[in-house]
Amino acid sequence: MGFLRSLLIRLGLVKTKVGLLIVGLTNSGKSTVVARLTKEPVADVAPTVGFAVESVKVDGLSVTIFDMSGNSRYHELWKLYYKETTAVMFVLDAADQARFPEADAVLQELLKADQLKKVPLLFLCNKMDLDTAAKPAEVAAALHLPTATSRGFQLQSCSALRDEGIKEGMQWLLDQV
Ligand SMILES: Nc1nc2c(ncn2[C@@H]2O[C@H](COP(=O)(O)OP(=O)(O)OP(=O)(O)O)[C@@H](O)[C@H]2O)c(=O)[nH]1
Ligand SMILES: [Mg+2]
Repeated sequence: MGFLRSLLIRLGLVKTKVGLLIVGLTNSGKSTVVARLTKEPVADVAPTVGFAVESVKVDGLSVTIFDMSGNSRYHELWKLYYKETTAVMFVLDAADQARFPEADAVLQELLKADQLKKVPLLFLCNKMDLDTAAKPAEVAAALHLPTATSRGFQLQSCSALRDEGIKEGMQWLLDQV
């Protein structure tokens, strides 16, 4: 975070509350990413039922995290949180190429949501520690990712398991809100 921004936060001149919505297919690693953000042990992570809410302070910002289940039966639930959402993370298992079409459909639906049109979106290309992980350029083509300039959009490669790339992605996202 830049000096000016931290100064503005301290002076109370910019928003200090962030609603972070984390979505993606089941098993993509969303809750493992959350565990990295909250510094909880990743070994305790289990499939999410419905959703989980976590709070964390990052650089003077109070971040409320909505960790949604990727199970399709809960996708309608995601929409209930759109109005509180000021930043979105979409997490992809880059090694699960068989599910790229499914992830594409879910992402395109998300991008269509009016309430999220002005909300920055960080796309986490997760599980890059695996040899079978697709390259970011392949992911961008398969999932029809928006270009960085078309909206507040950024692709970040990461491995939640190794805790690589998450801090960088989060930094970008929080700089946008
Ligand atoms: N190899 C590898 N495995 C990962 C990585 N991130 C998460 N996993 C594993 O992927 C599995 C699913 O992780 P979760 O964080 O529970 O996935 P989720 O997206 O929250 O899943 P749901 O809550 O069911 O929607 C777990 O076994 C994690 O250990 C990663 O970067 N690399
Ligand atoms: Mg989960």
